[in-house]
Amino acid sequence: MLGIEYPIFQGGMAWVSEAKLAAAVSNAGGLGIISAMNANADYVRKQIRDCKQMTDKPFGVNIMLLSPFVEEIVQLVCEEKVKVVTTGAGNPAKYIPMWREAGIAVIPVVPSVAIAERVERAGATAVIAEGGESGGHIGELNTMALVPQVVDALSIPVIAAGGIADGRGMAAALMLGADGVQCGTRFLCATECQVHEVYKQKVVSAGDTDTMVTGRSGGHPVRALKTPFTRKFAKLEADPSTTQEDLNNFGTGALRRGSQEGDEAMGCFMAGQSAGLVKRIEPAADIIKDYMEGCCKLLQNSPLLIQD
Ligand code: TUI
Repeated sequence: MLGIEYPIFQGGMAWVSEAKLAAAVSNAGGLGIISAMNANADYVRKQIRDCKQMTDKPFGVNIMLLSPFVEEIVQLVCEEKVKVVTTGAGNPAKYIPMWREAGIAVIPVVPSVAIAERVERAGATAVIAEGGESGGHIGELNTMALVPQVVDALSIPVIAAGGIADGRGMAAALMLGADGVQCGTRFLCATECQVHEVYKQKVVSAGDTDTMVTGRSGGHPVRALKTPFTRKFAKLEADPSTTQEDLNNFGTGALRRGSQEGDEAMGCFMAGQSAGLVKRIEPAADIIKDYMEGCCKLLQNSPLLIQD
C-alpha cells in the first residue's frame, strides 16, 4: 500500500524526527517520518528536501494539529508531493479530501474508537491507534485495549503504537489485529537521530517506572522521563494558585532544552514506557532488523504454544 518493505513506522516526534533519522529508517525498509511539530513551512520544506536527497524511498510528514503553522504545512505537503501524512493531537478530517486528491496516503493517529471512526468516514487511508504507553501527548486508553477495538470498528488498516520497542511488542500488535507498528522511543536512540547524546543516554538508562504524565489539568496529557523539570511541572499543576498561563510559560522551550541542549535540570525529555526496553544506541537499520527478526521468530514458533 505504501511501497515500504517492512510494516514499521518511525513516529513523528517533535524536536526528534528530523530528515536524517527519517531517511535512515526509510532506507532500511521502514517508513521514516519527519515531524513538522511547531515549525513553519520554510523549516519543514527544508527537512523534506533534505530527506529526498538522502533517500529515494517513501517517507512521511507528521503534522501536529495544534501547531500555529498548521495551515501552511497542510498546503506544503501537497506542493512537495509527500507520500504519507500522519497527524497528531487533533482531528484532521477537514484536510483529508484535499490530501487524498493530491495523492497522499493519510494516516491519522487516533486515541479512541470514536475518533478513528470519524477519520475513516472523512477518507483516511489507515489509522495509527496509539496507546497511552507512548511518549508525548497521549489519550486515555492503553495499546492492549485500544488496538483490537479500533480494528473491530474500522475497515481500513490499523497501525499499533505505544509500548512497542522490540519484536515481542510487534508480534503482539499483529496478534491484536494491527497491520503494522509505529515506534518512537526506540528510534530516538538510533545513531542517525540528531538529539543531544544526554537524551539518548537517559532513555537507555531508564527503567520501567521512569516516565510520568503531566499536563492533564490543561487537557493535554504528556508522557516524559521523570526529571526535575517534570516533577516541578507536576507540583505547579497540583497547586490551585497556578494558572494555565503559568504552566504554559514554565513549559515553553523545555523540549528544545532537552533535545538540543541536553539540559538535565530544565529540559523535557518525552519518552514512552518502553524506554526501559531500549538498551543501546544503534543504527536505524539494526533496529528494524531486530524488530523483524524478533517478530518473525516468535510468529514462526507460535504453534509450539498450542498443545494437542
Ligand atoms: O500527537 C501525539 N503526540 C505528541 S504531540 C506533541 S506536541 C504537544 N505538546 C504539548 C501539548 C500538546 C502537544 C507531543 N507528542 N500523538 C498522537 C496523538 N494524537 N495522541 C493523542 C492524539 C489525539 C488526541 C485528540 C488525536 C486526536 C484527538 O482528537 C480530539 C478531537 O479533536 O476530536
